[in-house]
Amino acid sequence: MGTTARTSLTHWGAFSATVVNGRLEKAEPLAGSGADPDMIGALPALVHSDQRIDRPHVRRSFLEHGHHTGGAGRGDEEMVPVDWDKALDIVAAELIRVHVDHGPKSVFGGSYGWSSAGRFHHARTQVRRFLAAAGGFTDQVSNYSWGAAHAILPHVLGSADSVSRAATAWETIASDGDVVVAFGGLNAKNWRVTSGGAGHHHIPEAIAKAAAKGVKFVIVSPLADDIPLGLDATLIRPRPNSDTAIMLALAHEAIVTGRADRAFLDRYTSGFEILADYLTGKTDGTPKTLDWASAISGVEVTELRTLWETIRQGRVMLSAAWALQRADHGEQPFWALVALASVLGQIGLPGGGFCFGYGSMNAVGASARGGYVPAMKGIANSRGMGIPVASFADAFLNPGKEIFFNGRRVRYPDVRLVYWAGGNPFHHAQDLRKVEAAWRRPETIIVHEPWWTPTAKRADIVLPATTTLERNDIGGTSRDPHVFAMPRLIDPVGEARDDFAIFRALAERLGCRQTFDEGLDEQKWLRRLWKQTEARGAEEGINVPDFETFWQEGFWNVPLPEMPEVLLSDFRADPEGAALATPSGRIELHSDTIAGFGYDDCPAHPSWIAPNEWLGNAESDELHLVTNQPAKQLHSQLYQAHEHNGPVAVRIAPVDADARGVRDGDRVRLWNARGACLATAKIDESLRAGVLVMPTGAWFEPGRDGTERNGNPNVLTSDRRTSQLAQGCAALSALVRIERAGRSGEEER
Ligand SMILES: Nc1nc2c(c(=O)[nH]1)N[C@H]1C(S)=C(S)[C@@H](COP(=O)(O)OP(=O)(O)OC[C@H]3O[C@@H](n4cnc5c(=O)[nH]c(N)nc54)[C@H](O)[C@@H]3O)O[C@H]1N2
Ligand SMILES: Nc1nc2c(c(=O)[nH]1)N[C@H]1C(S)=C(S)[C@@H](COP(=O)(O)OP(=O)(O)OC[C@H]3O[C@@H](n4cnc5c(=O)[nH]c(N)nc54)[C@H](O)[C@@H]3O)O[C@H]1N2
Ligand SMILES: [Mo]
Repeated sequence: MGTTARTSLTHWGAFSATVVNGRLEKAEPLAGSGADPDMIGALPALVHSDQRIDRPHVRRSFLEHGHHTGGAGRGDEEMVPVDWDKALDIVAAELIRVHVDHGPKSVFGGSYGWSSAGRFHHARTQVRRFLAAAGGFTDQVSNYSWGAAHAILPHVLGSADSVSRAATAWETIASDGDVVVAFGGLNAKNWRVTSGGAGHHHIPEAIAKAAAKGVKFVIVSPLADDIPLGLDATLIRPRPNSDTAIMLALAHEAIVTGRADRAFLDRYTSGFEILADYLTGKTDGTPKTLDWASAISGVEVTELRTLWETIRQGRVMLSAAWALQRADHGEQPFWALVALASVLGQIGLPGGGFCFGYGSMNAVGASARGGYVPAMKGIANSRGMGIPVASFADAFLNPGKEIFFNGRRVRYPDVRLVYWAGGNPFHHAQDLRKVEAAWRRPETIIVHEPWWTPTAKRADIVLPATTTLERNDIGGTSRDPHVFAMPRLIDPVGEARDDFAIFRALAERLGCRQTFDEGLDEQKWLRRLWKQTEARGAEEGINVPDFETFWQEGFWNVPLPEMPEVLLSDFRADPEGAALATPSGRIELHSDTIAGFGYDDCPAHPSWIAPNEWLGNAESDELHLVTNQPAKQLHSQLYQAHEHNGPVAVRIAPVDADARGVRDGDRVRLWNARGACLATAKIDESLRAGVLVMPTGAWFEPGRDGTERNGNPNVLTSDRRTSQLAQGCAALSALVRIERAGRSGEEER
């Protein structure tokens, strides 16, 4: 006992921890790291929250009748505490039963969500390893963050690297750039977070440097908050989901004014002529002019002309936030951005070309050597299958239904058992009332969670997991030059166990322990992972400290690369030798492969297709709901560590508020045909009219009348996919109505 101080890591940054008599008393951002002090400071409240699950629990009727009881009572019935052996026996028996009676595909275990920054105890990694070792399962393929990009970019650029790991370094924008046009903006709140956690939050500094050098910024977003504080930027506020039209019109302008870089297009792209015929209207009779884009986007044509004048010369970086592709036809804005950058001809040059995600996550555009953060290897899921990540509710409701997915057909499995460890579907999934219905269908639902989240409350069997602070791990991201030791700082809270330990005990019962743990315990695994880091160092001639030294010092600073990264510079330097992995070896502005799929919702070149739900087809009292990431949380994480004196805030423009008699601070109700939730009105003078902005992050809590009480906007979002190509999450295409909350809403609280 006594006081100890050590460093560790979360997805929201590195911290120094003070532990007094076995309790985390204080957490502060690691000095100089730039991590957010509120998010880091909330760690003691989070870890020692009264929402922690102290013991394993089983739903009352499931305990009494087993899976025959049916799913209707989930979330309503009492959860009964049981001892660990009993809980593990039930889980093991259920896994065996479903495997024997229905086969591996009836076990659903994608477990989407972020859980911990530690790379060994990462719950989602562990559960997928375990279920594969146990004989196979239905996995979730791709992700919510950039599902549409993940599918379209390999057809265009040969890989999804430009969204998953590669980006032109900010320092080249400062040294060589003239203009940054950021579609979806550069929202500073998003730089608090990195997948895997980072030792440095560099973007505010990088932007300040670029601005000081005279780089001009244009922010294209309905929300003025998407301009970093203190940055002098031009704001263009289009209707949500209309960016593709603006990008295509700029490309058209380049063609008709003779600014298109024919030499670049000839040497590095294929299919430009087909795209050009579309842009000039030769194929459909509609030239994609600035006037055309103005009518679609609601942006004055003079503003679009000024934007064109701004980008027609100088070194121009075109960036798109990931949010743009989380919408109906979300493949199109990313493809259109690559097309516009191709027409301008600066791809592969420092400070120019295109980039995805500068405004989406910390460490995008940082300079770092990849490959030093060790990753756990997966176990082949050869008897299982995968479905698109966002399709799980649809799959639970429609076993046997066939969907198209990037040129393949996928037949939904008959899901009988759900295993979720490290995610919160009752936070993240769209159309939560549909998810509620889908959640009643499986026979058995098992959840590992440290806290009583809405998902944990709706399980049959809940196993309490430790948090990062209660176990040893290694964390970091390849986009940041640090690797962190994450030492066990406190004992497990209550009877919580590590996800790894839980799966080990289950693997023992199922007879697959050796396949799952390879005979190694936590310490041996961490040392094995560190050997991977050492091997990477040996390849590159970089001196890596030994494990003991690394652990003692708390983190290791990976030496910076000699040259800052420039996306696709290799390809630019040598288009034959470093050909892209597309059929043509070039950037595809028209794709024969996609043409071959014949999808009406994803044509063979970047195209404007009106969204299913947007201001272009709204009734006069409907508004477009943008649901962005929460400022001081990581998704649903940290919600329980903050005080809430009312439901989450929704931003509304003054004219829309006035029309409805809504005042700042009013309790409001948002609704559409899918559902309803409460929120607290926040009048935002600079928000585009017709748009509401409400962050995700609230814990789902439906009231007796079905209205969600905490402000979880996913009761309003649609479960439609981006297209048959990506089957991605399209949460950002949703129309809603809003009014002051009636008395019934208030009485219930
Ligand atoms: N409307 C709308 N919806 C969206 C989005 C949007 O933009 N708009 N964005 C989407 C995106 S990009 C994402 S990434 C998702 C986020 O998806 P979510 O699933 O909501 O993400 P988290 O809240 O990070 O979920 C992680 C869960 O793991 C738990 N956990 C933490 N540590 C551990 C551990 O060690 N073990 C176990 N077993 N559990 C642990 C946490 O308590 C939490 O419940 O939301 C998506 N949903
Ligand atoms: N603080 C914090 N940071 C996070 C996260 C978090 O939970 N908390 N989550 C992380 C994760 S998992 C992810 S995937 C990324 C997500 O990164 P993004 O998806 O890029 O982030 P969002 O905040 O959802 O959206 C960014 C901005 O896009 C704008 N926008 C939305 N729709 C449109 C549109 O149609 N056109 C234009 N021009 N603009 C639009 C919105 O105004 C919004 O503020 O964020 C990461 N960063
Ligand atoms: Mo994400």
